[in-house]
Amino acid sequence: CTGRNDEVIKSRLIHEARKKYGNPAPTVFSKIIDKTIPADIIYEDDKCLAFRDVNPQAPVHFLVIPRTPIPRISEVKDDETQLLGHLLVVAKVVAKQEGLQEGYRVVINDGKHGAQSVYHLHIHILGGRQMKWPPG
Ligand code: D5M
Repeated sequence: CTGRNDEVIKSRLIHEARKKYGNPAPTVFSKIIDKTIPADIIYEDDKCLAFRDVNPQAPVHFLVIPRTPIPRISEVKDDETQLLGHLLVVAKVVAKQEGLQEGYRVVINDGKHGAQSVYHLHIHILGGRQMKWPPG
């Protein structure tokens, strides 16, 4: 019975989180979260997921996404400090797990000028080669 209650609470929290962002249209990342499409998931907890980018731009390229469907960093609510901090700590933990001891690049693309293509907030972590600056 506890399991069933947990599910009810979880779906209520997801509903509230979606409402907070104006019930955004589901994206391909929603399907990865609810496991209706496959992804190479390398980390997951109750707040976020990390999985390999399908179109890698470096030998190691993974994304960290919140379960909450926040469309983009410029729309994040001011009370999400803890969640945003958590995503960065997870990025660091998984980067270490992936052997990126020589360093890596952390990127968030926002909107048109930021070349964002999937409107579910995600942090790119790229490593395993020398990066250049400035980015294109
Ligand atoms: O980057 C969106 C990124 O998401 C881009 O690098 C491809 C990646 N992507 C898109 N679909 C998938 C699936 N299904 N699995 C894994 N990775 C995916 P942006 O910052 O929005 O330009």
